[in-house]
Parts: sequence; C-alpha cells; structure tokens
Amino acid sequence: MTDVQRLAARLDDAARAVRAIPPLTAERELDVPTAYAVQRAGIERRTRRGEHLAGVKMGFTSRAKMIQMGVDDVIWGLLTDAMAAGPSVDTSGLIHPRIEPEIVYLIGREVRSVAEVESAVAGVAVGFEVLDSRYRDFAFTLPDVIADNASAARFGYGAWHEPRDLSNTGLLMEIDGRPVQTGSSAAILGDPARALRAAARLALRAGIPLEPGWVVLAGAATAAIPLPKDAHVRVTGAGLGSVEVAT
Ligand code: OOG
Ligand code: MG
Repeated sequence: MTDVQRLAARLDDAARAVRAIPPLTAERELDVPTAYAVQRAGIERRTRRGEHLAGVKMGFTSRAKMIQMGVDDVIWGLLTDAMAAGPSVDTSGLIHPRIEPEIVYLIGREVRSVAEVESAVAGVAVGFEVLDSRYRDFAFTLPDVIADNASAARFGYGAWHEPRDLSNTGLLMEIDGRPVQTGSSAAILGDPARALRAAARLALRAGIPLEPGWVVLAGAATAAIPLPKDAHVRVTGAGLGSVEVAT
C-alpha cells in the first residue's frame, strides 16, 4: 500500500466505523496535490465496492462557509450514488452530521470544455447537503478536508426546473418548521454559475469530465447547521420549490 492509499484507508475506515480520527496533518505534512490524491484513492475504494460516480460538489464557495470552517480556498469533491439521500437520512451511520442548503445543477450531456458547461445544464433545483467530517470536532486544515472528500456524506434535491438565472435566489432552511438559515445564492461566488464553471474546469483538469445525469452542488450560501436525530428539514429556494428530508 502506498502512503496515499494508507491515508485514504484511514479516512474510509473512520467513515465506516462511524468514529472520528485526528486530522492527517496532526502527524504529517500534506500538500494540496497529495490531499487530492488521497481523495481520489478514497473514491476508488468506494467504486471498487460497487458505488458509481454521481457528480461533483464544490466547497467553500461562500464567505459564510470559509469563515465557519476557517479555510480560505475553494475545494471540490466527488459524489457517488450511495451518497444520494432518500426522503430520510439515518444519522446513526454518521459521526456528527451537519446540513446546509445547496443549489444543484443537473448535467444533460458530457461537458468537454468549460465554455459549454452552462448549455449542458438540463435542470436546476434547490437541494441540501449533509456533511460529516471524519475528523474529530469537525476541525481540519484545507489539505485535511480535501483528503476527506470535502466532508461529503449525503445530498438531495427537489424537483428539477428549467435552467435559469440563479444569481440572486433566496434560500431558506427550516428545521422542524423553525427557520435556521436564510441566504441568497449571490453569496456563492457572486453567482452559483461561477461554481458550476469551476466544477467543470476542475473535473476536466482531473480527467473526469462531467457526465450526463451527474449533479453539481454549487456550495452552500450559508453556514451549515448540526443535523439532529428525529428532525425534519426543509430547504426552499425562491421559484424552485422545496426539498424535505427527515432523520
Ligand atoms: C467542507 C464542505 C464544504 C460547502 O458547500 O461549502 C461544502 C465542510 O464544511 O466541512 O460542502
Ligand atoms: Mg456543501
């Protein structure tokens, strides 16, 4: 096993055992390219178990998220079909889940250049992402969270709508009927379409172009909120309807 594979195994084992570990950087140096190699090795472990790639998630595309987590760069991660949430998410399989609102794009055809990504979008939806850092206390440096596949755990979305301008779409997240976050998609790099283009660029550069049927999560416009057990969460996007999930 290479060092990269060993680090990926440590994160994968933590997720499967539902047990937090210290950040990788607590005991060794980790640069960003190596961190992405660890992320990729973790995804390979999943695909070897029969999971299929289902899309790309962007992280830290808003100041609210950067400030919440103490990092200062945009990152990305990969989604698999096993991360797709049904109407409910079982929190007992997660270490310390958090939930955040997302803008979600549906890719309609293979994206061979950044210039064509917007015309390849087949639908847009309001969604949510359930994050679960494999690190103790959700505390990490930028390379740690990259290696941990950007804390990806579960994702879901509401009904697809015709592609449209989403540069200033109001977002509301409610837990048990109580508003817990409000924001605007404008917080996502000024326009989530920029996050979409970044996703296309990063995926192309990594040799994994966005494929038809994949989704792109643009990144949360607000900070994430702890996701309790026995909760009912609703995320609403102006003009996009709502998506609901129970725990
Ligand atoms: C990393 C994931 C960031 C987003 O939407 O910004 C992210 C984390 O906050 O643990 O998914
Ligand atoms: Mg997110």
